[in-house]
Amino acid sequence: MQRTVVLLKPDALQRGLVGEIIHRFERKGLKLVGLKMLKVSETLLEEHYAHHKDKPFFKSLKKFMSSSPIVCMLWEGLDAVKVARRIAGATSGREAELGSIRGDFSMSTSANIIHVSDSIDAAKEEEDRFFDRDEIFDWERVVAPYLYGEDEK
Ligand code: FUP
Repeated sequence: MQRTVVLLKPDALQRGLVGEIIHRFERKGLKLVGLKMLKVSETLLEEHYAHHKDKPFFKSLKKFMSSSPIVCMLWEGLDAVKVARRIAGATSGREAELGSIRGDFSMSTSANIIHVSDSIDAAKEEEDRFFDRDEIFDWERVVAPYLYGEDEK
C-alpha cells in the first residue's frame, strides 16, 4: 500500500473546509494514518517548495502558507498517490475538474486549498519532512475486505 501526504493550506482552515475535505478522502476509502496541525517554519517551506524558489510567486507562496496553521495528513491505500491527486484536482482552481476539491472550492492557482504529493518519491520525502515516526499509525482497518478485492491486497 502507498502512503501520500496531504496538507490543508491556510485558506482551507480560514474557510472552514477541513471537515469537508477529510470527509472526501475517508469516503473514497483511503485510510488515515497521520493527522496533525502545524505552523510551518520558513525553513520547512523553503525545503518543501525548493523547486519553486526562482518563481515570481515564491515569496507570496511562503507568506500565504505561514499566514495560519496548516493541517498535515497522511493517507494510505492502493495507488494512494495517484488517487489523492485526482481528489485534489489540477493546480488552478479555475481549471480543476468539478467534483475535485480545487474544482469545487477554489478560484485560484495560489489559494488552492490543498497540497498533495505529486509522485511516489515525493510522497516518501514529504512523509519524512512532515511526520515523525511516532506520529504515523499502522492500524488495521477491519472493513478492508469491503474496500478491496482479494487480488488487490
Ligand atoms: P501542485 O502540485 O498542484 O500543488 O502544483 P505546483 O507544485 O505546481 O505548485 C505548488 C504551489 O505553488 C501551488 F499549490 C500554489 C503555488 N503556485 C502559485 O502560487 N502560482 C503558480 O502559478 C503556480 C503555483
